[in-house]
Amino acid sequence: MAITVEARPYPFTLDPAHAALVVIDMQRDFIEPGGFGAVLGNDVSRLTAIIPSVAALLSLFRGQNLPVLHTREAHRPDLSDCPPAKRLRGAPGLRIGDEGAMGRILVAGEPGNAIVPELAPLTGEMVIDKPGKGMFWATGLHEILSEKGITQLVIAGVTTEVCVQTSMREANDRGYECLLIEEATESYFPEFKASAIEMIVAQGGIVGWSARLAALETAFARELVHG
Ligand code: C5J
Repeated sequence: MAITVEARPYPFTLDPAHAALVVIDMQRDFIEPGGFGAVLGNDVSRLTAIIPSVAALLSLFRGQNLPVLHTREAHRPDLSDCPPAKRLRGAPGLRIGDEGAMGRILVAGEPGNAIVPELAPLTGEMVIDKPGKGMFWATGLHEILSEKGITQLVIAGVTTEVCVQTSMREANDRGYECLLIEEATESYFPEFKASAIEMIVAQGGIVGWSARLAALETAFARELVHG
């Protein structure tokens, strides 16, 4: 049974039979003090602060046995999936593949590439390593979701204006309906988060919808738990 979630630019009709939660790039190197994000000069406490909201979302979906998908921005150790144009973009000495405080930066299997322990994937949850900012590029994700009949994505993660927005735009172009949960996404730059959300919901939801966590919790409590 579909449930109605108060959202912007207008209510979102969520069909749990065809929906999944997507948690984007909540990996230690972006979130934890001493990681890649921090070394770049960012205030990671903004990102650390959303962990409880993302955990609440995970509980909501897990509690209803709804599908959960995690992504990581991760490259192969030989960097064969990292175009030079991406690798050369960073500051010298802090590039993808270089040794950072938590192992090689954005390389699969390194400690910093792991999802923060508070949000660790459970057995059976999908984990997608993506070499790009968007979650569909070079991942086969569209085929995986299509096979499962998933057409709606509830979105959380970081950073709002980079991997989250890129992934939502990719999803939108492939026909998915996306609902971004505002307290469960963050940016190192508050004004970028605010602008990204405005861009997403502008023009009648040109990229998707956004909602408060409480609105989703209320909708679940009203129509699923007792439904
Ligand atoms: C960035 C991301 N910001 N997950 N990655 O490089 O948004």
